[in-house]
Amino acid sequence: MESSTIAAIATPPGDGGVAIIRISGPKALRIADSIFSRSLENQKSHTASYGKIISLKGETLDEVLLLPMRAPRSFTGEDVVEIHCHGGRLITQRVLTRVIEAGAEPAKPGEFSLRSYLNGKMDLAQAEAIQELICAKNELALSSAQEQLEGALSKKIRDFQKEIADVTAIIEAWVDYPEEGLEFASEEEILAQLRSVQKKIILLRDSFRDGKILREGVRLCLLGAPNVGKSSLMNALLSNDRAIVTEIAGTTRDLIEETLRIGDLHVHLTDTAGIRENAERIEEEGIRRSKKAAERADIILFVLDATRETTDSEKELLQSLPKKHTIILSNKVDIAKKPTEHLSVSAKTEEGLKELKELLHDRVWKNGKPGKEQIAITKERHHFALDQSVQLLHSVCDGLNEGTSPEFLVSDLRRALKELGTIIGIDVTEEILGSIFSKFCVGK
Ligand SMILES: Nc1nc2c(ncn2[C@@H]2O[C@H](COP(=O)(O)OP(=O)(O)OP(=O)(O)O)[C@@H](O)[C@H]2O)c(=O)[nH]1
Ligand SMILES: [Mg+2]
Repeated sequence: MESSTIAAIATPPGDGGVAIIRISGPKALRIADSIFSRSLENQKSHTASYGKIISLKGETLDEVLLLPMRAPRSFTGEDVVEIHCHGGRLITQRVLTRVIEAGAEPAKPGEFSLRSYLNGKMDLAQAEAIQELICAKNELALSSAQEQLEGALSKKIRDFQKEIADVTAIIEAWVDYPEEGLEFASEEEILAQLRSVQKKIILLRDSFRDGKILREGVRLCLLGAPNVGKSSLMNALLSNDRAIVTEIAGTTRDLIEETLRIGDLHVHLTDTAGIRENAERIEEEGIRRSKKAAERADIILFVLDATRETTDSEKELLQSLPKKHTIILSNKVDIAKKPTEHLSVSAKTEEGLKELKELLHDRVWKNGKPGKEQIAITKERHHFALDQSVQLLHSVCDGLNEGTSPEFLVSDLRRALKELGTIIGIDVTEEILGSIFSKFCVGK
């Protein structure tokens, strides 16, 4: 069955100098040729040709550059033509409409990447990396996506598979040749090998958290009693008078959310209503939201007032917060009389903010910032598959210790191999493929 020819705008919507419309499929060249003022027949692949897109009535729609890329040397592995037309929503849409008039079908989200994968241009992890690459919000996210695109993750998975397959082969030999099988390797050797690969898979699995932070950023929440200077700290961190600050306790009523960069961290910062007893109705609702925001946060910045003693209700509130995810700040050190036992800051003079930023950075990258060589996985799907294979290896190790019959061990090992395979796209069902690629935008 000949596949269809698809088309979509590949550049983001909005006004720009140039926009690109991508056509892919067996009829790509014929379609482009039929709407272009010049013949593409003798044009060399991967060279641009200047001309006009002509409407059905013979009018000029736009002046464009046409770039044909003949199969298989293209992104999708099919014949591809890119039309570089003028940017701007209307003109771009018109050219696309003309392309569809001439016989192309509108591409579904992610369809170009799906074809690239189906035509063996890249494996599944690489196709997913494209999405990551485009959405990357910071240098780290970008470099991790680039690594994945270049196939570093896929290579790691294949290395794991190879190690497990080696062990599987040996255990299969035990099944087939119960007499001599043990000569290939002892149980201890097998166990050691399995533990070693399992350890490596666990490391990769646990990089998911880092990956999530790379991709989505970290959620910080300012929490504390009224008037301690939460909103002032938000403003100081943003270098912007975003939140209203007054000397009246209970100024902030609603959540205020902003994003900022701290070093190479993408941070979502939330300022909240000060928490106290006996608040009136609006404030009461604000406080409820403060607590919700604290639950969602990756890190809570609990703010105290350095000019006064910590109250019982502050202590109580602090008790209820997850210690591991809380940083205590003593604000207003510029006017404090006594030294504090916590990180001292001043929203007013910005004293201590540099230290706070450093501390945040250290907290987030507890085990060191993921380096180039440590590939962080960023997909729930990858995390799940790695976790499954870890569990299966675990049960194989237990089985070996307990003398489980080798047939069962082999079956678990094969399942572990299969789970790993789903990451690079071996043994993935149509349904999974559909859900992966549908998350892409049209034009990718
Ligand atoms: N001297 C000094 N004053 C500060 C500092 N931070 C805040 N203030 C003052 O403390 C008062 C309260 O500050 P806000 O930022 O509104 O406090 P808040 O914690 O947001 O208060 P609520 O919104 O009511 O919960 C204001 O008068 C600020 O000017 C600081 O570092 N030094
Ligand atoms: Mg406030």
